[in-house]
Amino acid sequence: MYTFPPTNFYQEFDENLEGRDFVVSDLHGCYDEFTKFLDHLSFDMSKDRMFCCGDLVDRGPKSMQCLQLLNQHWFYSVRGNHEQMMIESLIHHKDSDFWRKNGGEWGYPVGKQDRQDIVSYVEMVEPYLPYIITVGDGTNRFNIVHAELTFAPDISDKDVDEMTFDEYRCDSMLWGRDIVQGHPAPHSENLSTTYVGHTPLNEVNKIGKQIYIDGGIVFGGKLHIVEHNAKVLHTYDKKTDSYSQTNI
Ligand SMILES: [Mn+2]
Repeated sequence: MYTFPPTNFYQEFDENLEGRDFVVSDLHGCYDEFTKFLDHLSFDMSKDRMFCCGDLVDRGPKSMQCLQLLNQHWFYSVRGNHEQMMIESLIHHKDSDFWRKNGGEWGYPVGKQDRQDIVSYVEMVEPYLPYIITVGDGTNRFNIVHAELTFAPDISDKDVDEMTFDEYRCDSMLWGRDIVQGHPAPHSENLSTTYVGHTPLNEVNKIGKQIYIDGGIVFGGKLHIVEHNAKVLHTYDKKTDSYSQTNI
């Protein structure tokens, strides 16, 4: 699929010295599960931050509410393949049928004004959906991309920092499943912990430096939230409607 260059490819954040930094995976419109989880975590909007691996939208019931989390000063997300399909469809008028078949029907409400409101909002938030987010420096640093970093055998933080937009790499970051399906992971001694989503797994899986945290909440599975500095994985299990936590 042709991928339009983003307004903002890479976004860098300083370490959070005041509060906690969390990473959540694919929300896919599961807004209610997410906001209940924030209560469970006693999330402090004045100093904690939430970073998302993308795929805020599609398939679940509240895509627009999840997308509007980008209005919050404590919430940041990379773009997932579902945001990319949304942007290509609503802004560039490209591959709309493909998106609609993959959960994008919500972007085509019957009312013309409703439709225009969605398009305007997507145009506004497109610059706030980078492909890569990096947070902090040194041993506390972490990276976030949606799917995988697959394209270099020895990829490092330096490569991530110097990367520029190119279609092949971006397809891998949005759609890639090579490593999680068994291809060799990069030799990545110089890569910080990198959180990814995109591929729903029964359990969180660490392969090399990449940690796969999509629990498939939209399919009735789990929603995982990592508390990065404490190295704690918080999990909400939809089947049992219960929370648990483990050290990672
Ligand atoms: Mn995805």
